[in-house]
Amino acid sequence: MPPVTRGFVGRRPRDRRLPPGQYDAGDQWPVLTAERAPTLDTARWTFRIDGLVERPVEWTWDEIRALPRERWDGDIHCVTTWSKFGMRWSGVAVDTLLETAGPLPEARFAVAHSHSGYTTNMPLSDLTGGRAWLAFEAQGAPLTREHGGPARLLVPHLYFWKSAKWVAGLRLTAEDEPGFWERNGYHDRGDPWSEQRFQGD
Ligand SMILES: Nc1nc2c(c(=O)[nH]1)N[C@H]1C(S)=C(S)[C@@H](COP(=O)(O)O)O[C@H]1N2
Ligand SMILES: [Mo]
Repeated sequence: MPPVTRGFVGRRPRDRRLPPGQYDAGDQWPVLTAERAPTLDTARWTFRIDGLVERPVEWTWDEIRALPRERWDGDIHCVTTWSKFGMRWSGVAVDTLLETAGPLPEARFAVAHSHSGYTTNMPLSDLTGGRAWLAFEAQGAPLTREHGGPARLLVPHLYFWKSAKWVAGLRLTAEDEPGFWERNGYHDRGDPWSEQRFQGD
């Protein structure tokens, strides 16, 4: 008999969509909320971009809904180890919103903040280049309140805690300012493929 590599036999190949240390949640879409889920009225809802920009901008619900919509289909990864494959999302590209505000050259980071007080930080470069959206819909339906509706941030190439639910705006900064989970030990950037779960990973 030819030698075989132990551990390679009788095991299904690992799904290549699954980052290290993650499992496939299948049909489940767990809800993870640290604060109390707010009820937001779209008649008074706003989204703003301020901080280090040429023009601070604030959109109403009607204004933001009139902007060109994009679709993104793909996988999301929560740091608590569930991943969900093949999701369908739609919303406005953060690139489109930033174009109006005009980031200043010294703007290198962003803090996303929610109507409920949640915050999360990331390099501005993770919000540009067609990789981040202000999402209104998931799986073909308006975002439910528990999943961040009426609108949440979607930054699917980073762990999902960066995708702030009930997002109220982005503040652009020169220095990195840790958000809620980042102050509580989570990694500053949170790349699932490098398993950047905690500070120091
Ligand atoms: N406002 C707010 N946004 C949040 C969170 C939160 O607690 N509050 N949790 C984050 C985490 S840890 C994850 S995994 C996802 C969960 O989104 P879901 O509840 O729609 O699955 O939202 C992220 N955005
Ligand atoms: Mo999470």
